[in-house]
Amino acid sequence: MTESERKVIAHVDMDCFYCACEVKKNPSLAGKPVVVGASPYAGRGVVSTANYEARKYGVKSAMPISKAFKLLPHGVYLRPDGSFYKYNSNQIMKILKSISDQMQQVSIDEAYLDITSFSKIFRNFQTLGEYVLKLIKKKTGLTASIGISYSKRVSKIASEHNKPFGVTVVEDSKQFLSSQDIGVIPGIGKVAKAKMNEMGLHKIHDFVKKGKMYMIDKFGKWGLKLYLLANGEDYSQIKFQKAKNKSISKERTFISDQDNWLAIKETVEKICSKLHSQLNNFQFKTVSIKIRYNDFTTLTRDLSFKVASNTIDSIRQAANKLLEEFILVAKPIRLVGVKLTNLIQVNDRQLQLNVF
Ligand code: TTP
Ligand code: MG
Repeated sequence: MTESERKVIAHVDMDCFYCACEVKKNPSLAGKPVVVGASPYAGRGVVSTANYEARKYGVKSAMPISKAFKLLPHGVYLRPDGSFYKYNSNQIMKILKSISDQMQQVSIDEAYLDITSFSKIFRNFQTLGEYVLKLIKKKTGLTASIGISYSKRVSKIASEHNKPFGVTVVEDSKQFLSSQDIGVIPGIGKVAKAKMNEMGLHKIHDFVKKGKMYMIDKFGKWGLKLYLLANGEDYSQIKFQKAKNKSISKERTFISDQDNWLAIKETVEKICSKLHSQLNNFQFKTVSIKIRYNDFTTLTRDLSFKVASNTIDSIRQAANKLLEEFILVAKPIRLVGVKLTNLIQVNDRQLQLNVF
């Protein structure tokens, strides 16, 4: 692969994500050791994550909660609030998509971004990394770390390198990896690491020293991957999220059949807001409405725009206009739904440089 063909990939990972969300929700927790996971009184269950103050006591993800409680009896123990974490995650992913629509989300708090084209916009990738972290912090109040290199695996290792709120740009993957412990490689867990240590493999450079044939002989295809990675020859590329959802929709069945138009309109409004929050970097051309009466007769109507839109007002106005037709029908309604179709992905948006 030539220099010009190489992609530049960023890996963004939020810092102690669940705990950071909890501190955002309740700022009086700032500076205190916080552990999110099972109840310490339940006798079973594990730690989901711990913040840096709690990690100082040895508490970490997947540890039995009873062990965490022994290490840190004075910590703040909280049960996970999944919907709040998801809400923040959606916001973060939306910000990342606004930077590059060539993006792959890999978990609730991490994503890869292809940032190759930004070499022309920013002085260097360090500046771009700082920009991304500041943008996330400004818009969500949460901190992330970022690794930037020519491969997904190296960027993932790099994003861990300088946590929290750290930027790590890797120009020379082989050199960056060489002195690092083999345990930093995703996929080398406790058991594999112990086995490799017994074989004299401690640092990533040891994969290079042992040689390609040795690595293939001992670990098969995975060994070859590890050998190539250690030599800085990993070009794992990101799987872009395509516009796979050609439509987004939401429906709501009333608890009891409804004939109060104010209540029906209010429900439609709520559905419109929800759909708008899920649009991310898509625009729509068509808004449809679905009405199911108490006798299960179902009718749909739609309205298309000449120019694609992404505003909440255009969803609301179209939905209200479509609803008018049904107001005169004197039959109670069982279900209402709204759908946005003809979705178009918006290209990289103009970056706002005002966070500097
Ligand atoms: P991670 O990114 O692995 O951890 P983290 O964000 O808490 O900390 P770091 O700063 O080191 O990145 O995981 C993201 C979230 O996923 C984490 O906040 C809680 C959840 N999680 C679990 O529920 N169980 C687990 O074993 C791990 C590793 C994470
Ligand atoms: Mg994280």
